[in-house]
This record gives sequence, C-alpha cells and structure tokens, in this order.
Amino acid sequence: MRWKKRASSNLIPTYMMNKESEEISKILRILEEAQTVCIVGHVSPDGDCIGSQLSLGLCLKRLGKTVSCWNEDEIPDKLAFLDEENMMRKPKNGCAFDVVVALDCASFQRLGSVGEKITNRKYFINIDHHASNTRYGDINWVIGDSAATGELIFQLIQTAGWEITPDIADCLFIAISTDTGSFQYSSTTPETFRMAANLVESGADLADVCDEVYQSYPIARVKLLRHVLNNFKLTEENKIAYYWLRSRDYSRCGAEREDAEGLIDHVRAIEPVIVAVQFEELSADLIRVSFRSKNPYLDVGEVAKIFNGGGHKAASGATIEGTRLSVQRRVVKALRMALSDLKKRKKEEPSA
Ligand SMILES: [Mn+2]
Repeated sequence: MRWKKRASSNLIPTYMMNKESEEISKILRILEEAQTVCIVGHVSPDGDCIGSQLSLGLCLKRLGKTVSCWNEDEIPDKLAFLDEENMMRKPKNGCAFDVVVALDCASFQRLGSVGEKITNRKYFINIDHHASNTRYGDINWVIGDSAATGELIFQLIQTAGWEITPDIADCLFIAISTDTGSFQYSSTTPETFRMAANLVESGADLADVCDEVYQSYPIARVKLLRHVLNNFKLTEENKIAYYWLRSRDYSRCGAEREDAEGLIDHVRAIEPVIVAVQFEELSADLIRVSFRSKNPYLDVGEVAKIFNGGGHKAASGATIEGTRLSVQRRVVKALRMALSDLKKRKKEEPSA
C-alpha cells in the first residue's frame, strides 16, 4: 500500500494542524502544571510501550517532576538497558498522582492489575495509536494510522520544544523501530523515517540499541523459535499458518513469556502465508491469540474484534476463553471467512 502524501514536508504532520493540536496543547498544559506523574502501559510491555514510557518519563524528570513508570509485568530483559535511571517501578496501592498517562494501551483492561492502582489522580491521559482504542481517559489522543505510540511522543516533545537527549532518542528509536518491524510494515511513512533520522541526529546510538534488541537473543528464545518452526501448521492452501505455545513449551525451553515476542514474524514471513496466528496457552481454558496479516485488505484488527480483542489492520490480538481445540476451530473458521471475502473482492476488482 502506498503512503498518503501529506501536504507539508516538515516534521509536524498535517493532522496536527487541526483538532489534534488542541488535544496536544491540552496534554502539554496539564503535564507542565503537574508535579507527580505516573506513566502506565499494557501487560506484556513491548518496545513501543517501554520506549514511549521511558522517553516521556525522562523528559518530565528533566522538567523537575516526580515520575514513575508502571506496568503489570516487568521490563523485558532485552529492554532493561533503556532504563538507566530506574524509572520502572513495581506498581503500588494507595499512591496519589496529579496525572496518570496511559501509553500504547488500546483499552483500560489492557493495563491489567495496574488499572486498579491508579484511581487516585486528577487527570487521566490516554495516548495511543490503536484504531480500536476505547477512549477510556479524561483526555484521549488517539491516532489510529500512526505507526507507533513513539511517533506520538516524538510529536508531543517536538511541540513542547523539550530537548531530545541521546537517552531519550534511544528510547524513541526503539519504540518506533520495534513497532514497524524495523521500518518494514506498511504503517511506515516518510515521516517515520524523518523522525528516525532526527533521533539519530539527536544522538540515538543505532549500533548499540540495535545490538541490544535485535542481536542479543537468549538461547531459550532460540529454542522456542525452534519449537515454532518444527511445529507450525499450514492450512487454506498455505495461506494461514498457526502454531501453539503451551505452558510446557516454555518450561521445556527454559523460556519466559517475553521470549515469544516476534516469533510470529518468522511464520508470517513464509511466502504463501497471508495470516500468521500464535495461540498461547495462558491457562487450561484461556488462550491468548495473536494475528499478523500481510495483505492490507485482510484486516486482522476486525478478526480480533469478533473475539472481543483489538489492534491494527496488520497486527492484532485477543484473549479467548475455551478449550484449545474449540478456540483453534473458531479462530481458523473466522480467518477462513476473511480469506473468502478477500477472494470475492479480487473477483470483483481484478485490477486491485
Ligand atoms: Mn504500539
């Protein structure tokens, strides 16, 4: 899919010239007046979540504010180097904040147990790039076609005129680079590259951060990848690929749940595959399903919605109750229907 050419070529996209910029000024006003800020993210935090939290946190700390960053789950080992100032804390009960900011979190439920610990606050700000975002904040800045929450934080910092130090640049670079599959997904626009260029100019240490994140996989993760490559299944003329990660697979490989991040991309990358699916056993009757689509007309965000999940066109997920076999059947059936819609579409528009 082609990127939409935007009217201006500077770093502030056209959508910020209108209503969105009001939202940004409101957010900046509240943040600048605040003294205590808590920045929260989703369960199983990824590079975009952690990078966005820490970059905003570092900016606010430089302004003299008391900042803590909370997630239900701990910072993944491979991202721990980004938190030099130890801003990531274990969530506590009974804390009061002037402002709580939720980043990269499509729904209040995705905050997990952190949600019940942040009720004592004056303002709740929700900044996100999931089109399915449920707008659960007092102020919601949601740009569904942005490639990463990190892009929004970059724009927020630019608008505020805060300095991007090398540490902040590292965090934002990781946020944007991980959520675009290293600038490969169709959500990547020329502006994404301009932001990345700006971050490298601001001192992001490309060789170092990429080595930490992409070239330092623990052996346990590679064993988990071996399990995936040995066991994935193909169906619907090899257009759907899926695999299971059961609790026993983690223990056999000595792997943690965070080691599963990105495994699905190896299966998505197979040539005839249009949709890759990861089934992860959370408990005997609770399954986390992740979807990746390579075809812009097969919107896995819509497929995830059928199961009360959400996400983007190309990447989404849902947590589904049921036995393994019944969940797998229901999910594959929904994807089969999405594929047949795709075939119909092709017949109707042979040139598309
Ligand atoms: Mn994200």
